[in-house]
Amino acid sequence: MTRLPYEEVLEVIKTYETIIVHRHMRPDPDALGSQGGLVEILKASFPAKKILKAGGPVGDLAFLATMDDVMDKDYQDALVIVTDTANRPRISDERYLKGTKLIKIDHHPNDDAYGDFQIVNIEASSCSEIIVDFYTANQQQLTMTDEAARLLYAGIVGDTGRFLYPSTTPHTMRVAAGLMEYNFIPNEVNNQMNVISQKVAKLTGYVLQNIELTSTGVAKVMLTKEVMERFGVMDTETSSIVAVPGTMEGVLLWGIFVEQPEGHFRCRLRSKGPVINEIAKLHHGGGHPLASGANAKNRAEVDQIIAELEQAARLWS
Ligand SMILES: [Mn+2]
Repeated sequence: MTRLPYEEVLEVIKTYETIIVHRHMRPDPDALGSQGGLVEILKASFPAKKILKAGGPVGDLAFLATMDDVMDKDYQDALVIVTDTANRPRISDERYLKGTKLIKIDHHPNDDAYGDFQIVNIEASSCSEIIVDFYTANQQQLTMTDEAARLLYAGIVGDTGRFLYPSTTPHTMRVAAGLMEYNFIPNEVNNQMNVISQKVAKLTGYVLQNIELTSTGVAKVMLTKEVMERFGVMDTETSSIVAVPGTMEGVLLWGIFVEQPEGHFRCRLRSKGPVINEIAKLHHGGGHPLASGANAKNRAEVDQIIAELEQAARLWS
């Protein structure tokens, strides 16, 4: 792997008085963990600098981090860093464009190579893991704090599904172990992230009851507008059920298809082996090799995606 510009990025950071860190829309623990963890490290390391977290609502993840009141004028002569966000349209708060320089730090495939500088490592389990690597590479000049460690740990736990997903490497475990040396309660973070609302718990039951499994090991779950209404859940709340079909015996690949108010389907695709992001790209999506998102304009396109997943399953076995 090519050397990542950890030192160069720190040199850029040092030259700015104001640094504003963004992340993606509808944040997950890794978005907030990488954003908040980086901000905590930079604040502790450079107390004279103004360092801010920008972005929209954090939903039920306020126990991790909340956003700062960032003014338009703050962007004047500011450095903007975006964490955990593959594509520009997904960046939360489009004022990220108003800074002087832009840095991308991410672990998704670098299809949209935005920014003046990038630290992109698609082998990292999470963007939070990359932030720890950035800290470690510059350890003499940076300060890790207990709160930064808590946030970065949460990000790693979130994106690895509690160290379950194949993106979890020995390095991931060493990074997480290092964070656990700091003063926070990992078990408390784990429990907070493990909680689902009563509505989503009931929806989980529905998902398990309504998996359609093909003989090739492809599982399909349709969450129609009627189902979403019956359980009173929004699309944004379905992220915690994405892993559920994979727990059932015989499931190799799966898709959860959430019907949107406008009638198309948001597709959450997952795999235990076959690469699926190329399939996602055929349907206005993309992502990781084993965890992607796509869009289907109607049920026919959902069936087309299922057929393509079946083909991937047959080639793999
Ligand atoms: Mn991530």
